[in-house]
Order: sequence, then C-alpha cells, then structure tokens
Amino acid sequence: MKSKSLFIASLSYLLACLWVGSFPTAGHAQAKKKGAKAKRPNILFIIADDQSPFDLKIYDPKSPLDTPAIDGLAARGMVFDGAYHMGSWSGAVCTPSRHMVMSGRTVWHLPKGGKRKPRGKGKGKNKAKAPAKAPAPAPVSAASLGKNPSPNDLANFTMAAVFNKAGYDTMRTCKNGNSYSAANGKFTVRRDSTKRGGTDATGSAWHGEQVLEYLKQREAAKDTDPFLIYFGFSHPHDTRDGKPELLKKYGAVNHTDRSVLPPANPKSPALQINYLPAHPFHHGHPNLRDEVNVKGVWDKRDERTIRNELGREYACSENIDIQIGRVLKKLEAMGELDNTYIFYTSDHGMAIGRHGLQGKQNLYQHTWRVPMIVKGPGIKAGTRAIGNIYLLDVLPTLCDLAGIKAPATVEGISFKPVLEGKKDTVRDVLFGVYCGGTKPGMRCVKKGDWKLIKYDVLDGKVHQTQLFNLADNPNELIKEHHDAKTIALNGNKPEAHQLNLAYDPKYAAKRKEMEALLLSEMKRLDDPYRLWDQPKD
Ligand SMILES: [Ca+2]
Ligand SMILES: [Ca+2]
Repeated sequence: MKSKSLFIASLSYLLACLWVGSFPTAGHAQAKKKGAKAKRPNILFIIADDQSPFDLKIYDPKSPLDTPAIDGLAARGMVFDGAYHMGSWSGAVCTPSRHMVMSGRTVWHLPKGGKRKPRGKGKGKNKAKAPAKAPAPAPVSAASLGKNPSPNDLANFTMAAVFNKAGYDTMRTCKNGNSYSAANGKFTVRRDSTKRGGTDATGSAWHGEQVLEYLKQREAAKDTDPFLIYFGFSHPHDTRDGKPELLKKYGAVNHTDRSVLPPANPKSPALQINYLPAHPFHHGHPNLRDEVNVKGVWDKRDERTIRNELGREYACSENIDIQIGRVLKKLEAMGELDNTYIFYTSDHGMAIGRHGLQGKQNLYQHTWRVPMIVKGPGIKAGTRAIGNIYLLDVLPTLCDLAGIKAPATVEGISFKPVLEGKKDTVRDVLFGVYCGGTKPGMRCVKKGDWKLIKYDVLDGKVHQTQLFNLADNPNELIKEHHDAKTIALNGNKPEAHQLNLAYDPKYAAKRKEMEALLLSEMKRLDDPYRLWDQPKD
C-alpha cells in the first residue's frame, strides 16, 4: 500500500509539475532529457551595470524612465524591495559584486578579499595611510574562513561550472573587465565585449544580439537541454553614450566639453528628491574616478550637469529594456518563456547627484540597494516581497530552483521560499561596506526600519555617524536637504523630522543598539578592520 501511495504521490507531483511548471527537485532533475516531458527550467539572468533601483518606475513611480519589458516582468513576477549588494573593498565596486553573484560568497571571503591589516595598532587611531591606488588584492587565509573555506579552485564552484555539471547549457554575454574572469571562463559559450557606444553595433543591442543568435542556434539544432543564459550589459555604466533618439527623449546630450555646461533642457529628468550640490563631508576616497572624472560630469554637481547625466543614464537604461523585450519575445516564440526563470538586477546602485555624490562608492539606499525582479514557474504574478536578499543569494537560489545541490562554498541563502510566497524575508539584518579608499572606510547595518552608516576615513579626519529611520525618512535626507537653495533646485521640502538622528539624544539608545549590531556583523563576516569607536580585538 505504502509503495502504491508513494507511486501515486510521485505521479501526481510529476503531473502537477507538468501542468503548472512548478518547482522541480533533485529527483525531478534526474528524470532528465530523452523521452521525459518534465523539462527542467531554463534560467535567464539579466544584470545591468551601475543602475539604481530608484531609476525604475517599479521602485519610484515618479521616475520618467520607460521600461515596459522590465515592468512586464514585474507585473508577471515578484519585485524585491530589499535587495542589496554586500559591498566592496575596491573602488571598482563591480568586481566584488560580480564575484559574489558568481560564487555566493560573502564580501570578505572572496578570492580577492582586500588587504587584511592587523587590528588594534596605533592606540585606537586608524593608522592606515591613504593608498595611492586601490589596495593590492590578497587571498584570505583559510583559517579565517571558518567552516566554509574558499578553495583555490573556487571557480569550479561558481555559477556556470555548477550548471554545466548539472547538464545545463551555459551562455554568457557581458562587459569585459571588473569581473570574475575565472568564473566567467566556465561558460560554454561566451560572447563578452564592453559595449558603451551610442549605436546598435557599439551599445546594448550588441549584447541582445548575442543572446538572440544563441537562441536561434539552439532552435536550429533542436537543442532540448535546459539553458542558463547570463545576459549582462555594459550600460548604464559611464560613458553613457545613448542612442540619439533616446537621448532626445530624455533631453540629454553626450556631453564631452568640460569647459562648458550641457544645454538646459526642460525634457531632462528632474533632480532627485535627495539631490545635494555637495556631500557635507569627504567620502574618504581622494581622487576617486567616479566622483571627479566621469566624462560629462567630472567634479560638477550643478543642475544642468546632473539632469543631463540622468537623461543619459535613462537613455541607456531604456535601450537595455528594449533588448530585454526582444529576447523575451524570442523565448515566447520558441515556447520557452513559461519554463524560464528570469532574474533582473544590477551589480549595485548609483548616485548621480543624490546626496551630492556621483558614483557607486557609498552606502546610501540608492547605491547599496539593487533592483531585483524574478518571474518564472510558480511565482505569483504582481507580487512584492521584502526579501532582505543579497546578490550572493542568487547562486543558491538558482540551484534551488533547478533542483541542483548548491556547492559547500556557498554562504548565501536561497530565497526560493520567498519566491514561493512562503516567506517575506530570509534574514533580518543586512550589512554593507565600502572599503575601496582610505581605511577602514564606510560600514552600514540595517534592521527593520533602522539603518546606521559610519564613516572612518582620511586617517581619522572624518569620523561620522548617520542614523536613519527609513519608514520616516526613506530617502535618507539630512540637514543639508533642508537648505532653501536645495529645496529651490529639487522642489522637495523635507519634513522637520527627516534628518540624521545619530546625534539626537532621543535616539542614543537606538544608536548604541545599532552600533553593537554593526560590530557583531563585522565579526561574523570576518571584516579585517575596526572603526575608531569600536574595541580592538
Ligand atoms: Ca558596476
Ligand atoms: Ca545542448
């Protein structure tokens, strides 16, 4: 009787999977290929380069950026309001972010985990000198990695390697550089090139073409293996050379002459709600390219420059959306769309004028957060979740969805239960770091509505703390946002309480609690540094 009911259960499960294209399991995965109708799901992982979630209408309904394909994914899938990248030990924030995507490892456990300095020297003062350039990457010691040591051959446990072993066809297109070469090299088909031009041949359409061509080849060869496609773009990362018709739509030009301002254009996007003409204190990374030398912006933060650059960003982002639309249409024509999990994200966010910053080297929500939308079999249409996910959770989630055992090196958490609607979040506390300039750099921690950011940079010249209640002050407005000149520029009059609360005695206990939480996260994640007001250990 037992075996009979087991048989019936298995049969109904198989039928259910066939019918609704539901979540497969490892057992399911073994019933693969020839003759078996229960197809394993395909994966289309789409990643933009340098895009704030708040550029998108799904995160900021007031944004003028049109992204019908991304909106369509959101309408048919799930949007995450709490997706983050864990941070960076390099000015090239892309690099650790993409290592985390590929390997599922935490920021200080990556193969190039930043330079580890001894703690507790210099009588509580940070003695680390401002480096002339980004610190030389050094491997982390196996002993510091606890239960999950990173093997020398970590690349063999990264996204494409894992899916190749499981019988998937793997294909990738993306920019070159600031990435994880050894992991990227594992894709069976690889079409990488940096495409940031304003034409189809030199811009995002090129990446779209590579995926379309790959799909056409599969179709011609009647290839029925499941596929994992890593669909990466080089934009909207600068230089933001948009296509002429899209630049026109967003009132922008590909500005190249530093000696003049770009033309004022009423069609260019309005300044953001948290725009500032300058950040109130130094971010701690002197001569950082993104803050002083991006073509079209340089060190300028005036209205015309920022609005023009936003227009360029949006022109590039809409072009990405057009390419996504083309690929989705092809998948639909091939009959593969419904059996494909589609992820849309970015490697990190971006400032472009928010808080007086231009780059990706800060820990405000616009830059620490990433967009994350997932559509696929079994995900309820038009849903939203908090998630509290990191990009390093992507690999275990993909494995979980495909019925593959995640490698032991993975430290992320599968958010499949969130996608299934069984949970709203996979963790309570989130940690962020920017340590690409002077040390120790910036750290942040978030729990519930509360967020703490600390800055310990420029050899102790900057010791700053920010405490925000994101429910009351979602845009992390500070005193400078209350300045009449700024209000005249961006049209946003903050509420009186929308301030940094770190120095308000009423919130002293909350600050203390968040500082303790930050320290415990730094210890848990093997952060090699301590801040000026933390005990040395
Ligand atoms: Ca990037
Ligand atoms: Ca094949």
